[in-house]
Amino acid sequence: MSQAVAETTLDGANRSNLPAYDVDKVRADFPILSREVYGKPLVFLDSGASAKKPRAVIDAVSAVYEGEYANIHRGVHYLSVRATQLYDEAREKVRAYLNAAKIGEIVFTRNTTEAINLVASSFTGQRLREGDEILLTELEHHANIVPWQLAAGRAGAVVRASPVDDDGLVDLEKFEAMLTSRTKMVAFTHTSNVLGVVTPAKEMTRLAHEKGIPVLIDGAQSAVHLSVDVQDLDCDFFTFTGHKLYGPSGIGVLYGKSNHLEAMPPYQGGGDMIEYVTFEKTTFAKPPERFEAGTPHISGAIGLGAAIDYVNALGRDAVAAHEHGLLQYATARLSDMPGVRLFGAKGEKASIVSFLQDDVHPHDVGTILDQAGVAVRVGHHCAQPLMDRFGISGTVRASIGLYNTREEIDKLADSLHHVKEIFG
Ligand code: 7TS
Repeated sequence: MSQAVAETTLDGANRSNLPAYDVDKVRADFPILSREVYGKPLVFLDSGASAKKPRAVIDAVSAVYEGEYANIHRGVHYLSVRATQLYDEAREKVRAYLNAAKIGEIVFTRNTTEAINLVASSFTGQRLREGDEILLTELEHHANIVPWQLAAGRAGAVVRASPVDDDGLVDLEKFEAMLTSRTKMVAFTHTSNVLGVVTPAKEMTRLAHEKGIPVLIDGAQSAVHLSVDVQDLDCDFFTFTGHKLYGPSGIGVLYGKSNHLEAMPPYQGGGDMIEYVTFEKTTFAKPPERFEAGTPHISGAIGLGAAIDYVNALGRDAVAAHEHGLLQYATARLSDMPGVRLFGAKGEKASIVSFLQDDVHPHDVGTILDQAGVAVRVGHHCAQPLMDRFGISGTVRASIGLYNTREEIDKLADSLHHVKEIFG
């Protein structure tokens, strides 16, 4: 996180070195935010699940279908060449966004989930032997657990999880101690989708590399809120998902170091991933095409490119500072409320507050908030092992996007007072 973000204070006093952030203007870019639910203004605090889309993304997707659409990599005709060009431009935007060294290191997938499955199957799966281990952390989303279990199960290997403390922070000493000669892969989230906790990803990667172990970082949440530089992180693989980054759903990204991708067998077979096919034998295209079998989500990739342009135009540091100010404000407001128990409140965090209110079931809290127009996510957040770690079945999670406001945090807090009135 940049210095400017780290120094942002509750009253925004240190934001003077960043461009002005006009949240009302930003909100006007998102048509859906002006709709009402139950006759009340929508207070959308569930962007961690999927973010709303700005007009620029909606228009970019419409423009493809209205004026530029054809299948890519197939035709000599004008529109196929044009659609291919737009698709390739989107890949270049993703490359720049992650600061990857080469465009061939960017593979389009359906989402983070597919990107992790691809690596678990085509990279790790090829290397695993009986008794080997894959090391995760207790923070992981199911998308960064189950694919590894499937790969491990096929080879007779096991999945282990490095522990986190009561604040959800990774214990680096214990993590290092769990890196052994049996460990063949390390995979962990860059930002917890439950707690917002940011992991020391660069240091964890360094520790794994010291022992020659490759690393995948799940950036589904971090790519939205932090400035990610895959070369600086030095990770072997990095994954994220377009729909959380204000882009379309159904498009995701796998970054992989070119030496790994070059050596990996295909994940799926079909058109567009081959060099030459006979009934006896097929030779495969180079990465990234090798991993993009079949007609891809053409408009989705172009829409993701538009989302990246949109975020870059606002300024990633300015967005991060805005979100960080709101996160601090929300944390302060909720900490002041009797009966509210915050999870993962300490340490470096991005855009998520998770809590319980007295012993009210999270679903009841979520339903009452919903009636007030406040959308939050409740439950285990696809991270059941983390719930087990805290001895709870779920939390209430408010996740902040670049369009949220202080008034919306106030609305959340005021509505929680109402929960207290109802449940006593
Ligand atoms: N990893 C993390 C850290 C996530 O937060 C999510 C989605 C995924 C992986 C999977 O992403 P997908 O696009 O492949 O589905 N997280 C959430 C969430 O927190 N609420 O809904 C989806």
